Amino acid sequence: MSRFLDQAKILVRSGDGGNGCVSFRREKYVEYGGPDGGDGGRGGSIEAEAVGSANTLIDFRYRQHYRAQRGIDGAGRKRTGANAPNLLLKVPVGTEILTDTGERLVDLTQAGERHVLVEGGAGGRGNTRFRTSSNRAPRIATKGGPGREMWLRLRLKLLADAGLVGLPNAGKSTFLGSVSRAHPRVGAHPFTTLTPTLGVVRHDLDREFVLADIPGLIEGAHHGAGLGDRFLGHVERCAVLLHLVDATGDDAGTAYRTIRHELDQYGAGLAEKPEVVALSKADAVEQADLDRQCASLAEAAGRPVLRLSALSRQGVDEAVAVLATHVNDVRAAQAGGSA
Ligand SMILES: Nc1nc2c(ncn2[C@@H]2O[C@H](COP(=O)(O)OP(=O)(O)OP(=O)(O)O)[C@@H](O)[C@H]2O)c(=O)[nH]1
Ligand SMILES: [Mg+2]
Repeated sequence: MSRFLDQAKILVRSGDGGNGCVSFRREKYVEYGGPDGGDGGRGGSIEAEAVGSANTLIDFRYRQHYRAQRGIDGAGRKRTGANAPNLLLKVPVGTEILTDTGERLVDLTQAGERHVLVEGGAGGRGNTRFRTSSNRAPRIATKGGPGREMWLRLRLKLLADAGLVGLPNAGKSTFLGSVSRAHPRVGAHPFTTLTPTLGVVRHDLDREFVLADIPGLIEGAHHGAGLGDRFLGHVERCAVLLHLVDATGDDAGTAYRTIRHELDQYGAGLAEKPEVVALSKADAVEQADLDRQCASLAEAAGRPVLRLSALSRQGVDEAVAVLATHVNDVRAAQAGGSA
C-alpha cells in the first residue's frame, strides 16, 4: 500500500536573466559602427500546475531541489537572448503551496490550473538601449537580474466531499470500511489511524461521494496534543462532517463538546460546516444507556442525533443518505455560485 504523503518541502531557484551585450556594428573602413548589443533573455520561472493524475506528493520527497535555467545572453547584431523555459512542478489537484513562513502563494483546485511561484530574473539590457544623442557609442550593458531561491511548502488537501471527525476509537475507520471499499485499519486502541484515508461511498444506483477518514482528535489537539489537528486540513473542503461519538464511551455530550472546541480552535470555517451527529457502536450498549447517551449528545448538539452501528449496520444507510443530501446541496450551491 502506498503511503499517503500530505506534505513536502522543496527548494526552488528561478533562473538568472541573461546578460545584456556590448557590441558595435562592424562596417568596412569604419572602426566602430553604432552599438548593436542585444538584451539578455529572461531566466526561467518556477511554475506549478495541478494535474489530475497524481494524488500524492511522494515525488517531492525523492527530489527536493528544483532549478530553472538561466536566460541566454544577448549578442551582437541586436540579437536578443532566448528566454529560458519555465520549470513546471506538476502537483496533484488540491495542493496548496506556501512559503517557508507560511504565506499561501496558491491553492490549486482545478486540473490544468497553473501559477507562477517564483519569477525568473529579468534579462539584462544590451548597449543598443543606452545610445543617446550625446553618447553614440555606449560601452555599457546591464547584467541579467538574479533568480530567486526559496523554500516552498506543499500541502495536499484531499478532495473529499464528506469528512469523519471524532475522538480516537469512535469508530470512524470502521464506518468508512462499512460504507466503501476502503480498508482502513481498525483497532481497539486510540490512534489506530495515522494518515487520512479516502473511500468512495456509493449510494442509490449511480451516485457516489468521497468520504475521508482522518486520525482522531483529542482535547488540546490545536496545541499539538495527540496527533495534533493538522489532518483537519483534509476536511476543510468537505461539504459536510460526520461527527461520530462512541456510545460506549464516557458522557457523549462531553465528548461532542471536546471535538467541537477543537474545530472552533482550528478555524478555517470548520465550525460553520454542516455537521451530521451520530452516536456510534449503538449495538454495544444497553437500551437504557443508549437513550441516556443519546439525550446527552442531542442536548450538546442542540438537535436530534442519529444512532448507528457499523457492525450491525443499523442506521448506516440513513447516515449515508443524510450525508449525500448535504453533499448534493452544497455542491449544487457551489456550482450555482461560481457559474
Ligand atoms: N461494537 C462495535 N464496535 C465497533 C463499532 N465500530 C467500531 N467498533 C470498534 O471500536 C474500535 C475502534 O474502531 P476504529 O474504527 O478503529 O475507530 P477510529 O475512530 O477510526 O479510531 P482512531 O483511528 O484511533 O481515531 C475497534 O475495536 C472497532 O472494532 C460498532 O459499530 N460496534
Ligand atoms: Mg481510525
